[in-house]
Amino acid sequence: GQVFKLEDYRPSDYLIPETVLTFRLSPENTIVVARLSVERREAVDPSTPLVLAGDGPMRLTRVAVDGRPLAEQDYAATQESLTITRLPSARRFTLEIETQLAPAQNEALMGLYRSNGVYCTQCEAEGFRRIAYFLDRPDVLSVYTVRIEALRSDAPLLLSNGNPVESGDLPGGRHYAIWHDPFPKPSYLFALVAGDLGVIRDSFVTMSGRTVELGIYVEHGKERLAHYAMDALKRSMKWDEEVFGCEYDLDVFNIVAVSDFNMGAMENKGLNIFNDKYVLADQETATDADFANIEAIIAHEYFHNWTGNRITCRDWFQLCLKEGLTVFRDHEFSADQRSRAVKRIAEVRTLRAHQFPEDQGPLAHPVRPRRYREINNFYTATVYEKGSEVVRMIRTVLGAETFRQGMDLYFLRHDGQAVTIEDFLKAFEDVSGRDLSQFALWYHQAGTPNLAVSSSYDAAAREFVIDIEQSVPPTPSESRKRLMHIPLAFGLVGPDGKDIVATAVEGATVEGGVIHVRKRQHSVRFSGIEARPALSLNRGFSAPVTLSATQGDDDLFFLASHDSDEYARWQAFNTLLTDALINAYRLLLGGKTPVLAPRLGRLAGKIAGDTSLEEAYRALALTLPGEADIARDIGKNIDPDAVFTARRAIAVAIARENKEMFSSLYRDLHAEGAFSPDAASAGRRALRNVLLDFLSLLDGGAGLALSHFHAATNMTDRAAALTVLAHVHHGSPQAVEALAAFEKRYAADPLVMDKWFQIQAGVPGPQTVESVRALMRHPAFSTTNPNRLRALVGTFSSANQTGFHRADGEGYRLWAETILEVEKRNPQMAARLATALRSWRSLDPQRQAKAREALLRIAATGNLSADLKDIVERTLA
Ligand code: HT7
Ligand code: ZN
Repeated sequence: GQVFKLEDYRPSDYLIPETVLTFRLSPENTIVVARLSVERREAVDPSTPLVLAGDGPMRLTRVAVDGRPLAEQDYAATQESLTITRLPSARRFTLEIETQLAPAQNEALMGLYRSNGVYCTQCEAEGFRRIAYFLDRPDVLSVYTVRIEALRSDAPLLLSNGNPVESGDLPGGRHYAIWHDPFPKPSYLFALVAGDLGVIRDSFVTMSGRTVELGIYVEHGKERLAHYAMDALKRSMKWDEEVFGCEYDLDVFNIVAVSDFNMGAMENKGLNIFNDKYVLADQETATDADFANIEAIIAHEYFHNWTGNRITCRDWFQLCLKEGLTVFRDHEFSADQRSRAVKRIAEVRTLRAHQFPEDQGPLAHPVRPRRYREINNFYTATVYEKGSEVVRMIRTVLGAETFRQGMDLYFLRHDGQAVTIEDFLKAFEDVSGRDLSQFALWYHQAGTPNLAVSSSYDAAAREFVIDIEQSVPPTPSESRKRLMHIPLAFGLVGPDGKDIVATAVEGATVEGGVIHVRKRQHSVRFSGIEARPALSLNRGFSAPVTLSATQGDDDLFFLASHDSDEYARWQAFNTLLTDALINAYRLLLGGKTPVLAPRLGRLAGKIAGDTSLEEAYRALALTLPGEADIARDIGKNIDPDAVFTARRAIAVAIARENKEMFSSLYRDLHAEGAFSPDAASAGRRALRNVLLDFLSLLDGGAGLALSHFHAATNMTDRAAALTVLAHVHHGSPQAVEALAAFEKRYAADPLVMDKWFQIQAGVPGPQTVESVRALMRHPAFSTTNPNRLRALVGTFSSANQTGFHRADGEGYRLWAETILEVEKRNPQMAARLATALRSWRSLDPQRQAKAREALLRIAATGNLSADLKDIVERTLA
């Protein structure tokens, strides 16, 4: 396949300042007429052909220039392109292209397709070319006017981007609507929705006093499930005005929920399209995690209006320009709406679980890649999550005030443009007067940097020295790395638990509690330190690095109780837990029985009962590192079965040590009163459910979990109990009863049935391969719906360590078969599932051989899509 390279970027020879689209919708034969005002750039030779991109099964029926149909010899059309060789000598002309499509046959869910009878579109990254031949590249911005025609009975609702202009009846029971979007936009932000949907409406008055009409469109009968999303939208609009000065710019803002969608949602200008999983919620059907996700994704897509839409990407190499920045903005929004510390810890856990393995394996790439074969495969944790961390570091380096000035300058300078990461960084350089060239390596260089840190205290000289050495491991096609600028936040915690205010006398620039690591080695010396402090490192997770710190357990225990930085305090306890889990794993492999240090068990109890800490925080602290987290920290030659056994042994030991305390706290946390999805209530449920996890490991655990299940008045508690029953008491009468009750109750609700699939896909042990195979034949399952597929096969392959990595390779076989089936219809989904084996080289040799076999089987299949071929070949390289 073709490799696209950043250095090959060239501006387009032609521009399309205006686009007028007419859609005559019908499931099997939709007619699209695209009337494009084309402009040849100055200095471009008039003989230069105009090459428009196309894709997929689309039939070209007419091409006309300035109203005159072109003769056959004046253009050449293939599936991938339409090349027009005979053009007027004038720089501006009109090009009319008519194509025909069959949305009902489109199972790739890119371009124009049907979901549950609703016409909808997905154009990012390169889906618009499946609708019309076009200059489908993000630096070609056009003002769109869209006319939609359809049968009124089939599609009473006709939506597109921008503001509504006109609507009316047509003969034969058909009708039309015209939409106009005054903001020039790239084709990837185009959207159309037509169908029969219910709606909830509201409005928002912007900071300059304009009223914006808001609508959320959902399946009829589901309207009451959209109120939480509407509330999140209004809070997002207000927050973006207050925190970033960003005001909404159209008269309407619409969101449509559809049930077949490859990703979470899409930020089309004025018409966001959402996976219904991220819109619909009530206490009966959604967990607290679902509510938090809805809030975050509604905000994320809304925030794109400025970071992505008003200012967009010059090319797809710059994807992080909009995604990393918008994730940073949605993280900050959630931190302000909820608990900042809890949010930060959750973000770090996600980053470590998804981005670190990517950065440390064969699919590693820079936040701004320089090469790609298939752009769809670059919607990654690195571009999104590490991209967000890089923006956070810019704020850490410059300070909050200068950061905001930089954002203001970026908005002012680039509104209406398609720009690059260099443009973004330049705004911050200009407001701060700083040189960010070394910092920019965070965008250009792949791999997770490591900081090796040790410290020493000289009582006589009253000096404390921190020695730091940075290294960046080699990654594919980048064997030699340059030294990075790493902002390392730290604290020196005195014996009284208070931070020592200390200034470094030499070794590095230290400002506002941050050591600026720029060289390979730093020896940072602090003087006037009266007593040996405990060193608190990477406070707030100021940099996305790994640390190898030679810190003793005594210091970690001290920090886990006293660190004033809540993130670092959580980290200290988490490090102690991880060390205990890895130690248990090693003991098991050596034929010994794992043991838990009594003081660690007691500390777990102390944290559980510490009412000075938020309940959500205590719940996160008590959540043991997952099997994949432990495996990642072990690093190589992993035996997932031993990891599972070690983790279970430590969990049982913690539960035994704290049995009485956990039981009484569990009883005390019993919720009373009406349900609320707010952060404090969710935190209470989270803590109670973590306690249930531990207590269910003790005698009578299945009975306790079943009572929890039956007593539950919301989905969070019900799903938590079902998970415990299915995962810990697999096959017990209690588990069987609860699974059946859940299935009966929610059989008609696909999004809730996804939880049922997901929980069963995660059951540890070798038998789960067979149960997943059986569940794939369940009437509620389908490989054509991405949510179903992710819930069952996605969970099994990316979140079930013992099931998927079954030693005989049967898990990999099921995975490969499913991928090959799915890829015929939906290559993008298949490629996503295929990333589950990205860390295969960390496994033990027997599993590595089986994993390689499965990957080779896919690679050897004929006619693979570019999406899947790219992932599998890079994984094997
Ligand atoms: N910007 C959106 C990306 C997206 C997408 C990309 C490829 C294929 C399908 C897709 N659906 C949505 C989502 C976002 O980050 O906001
Ligand atoms: Zn986004």
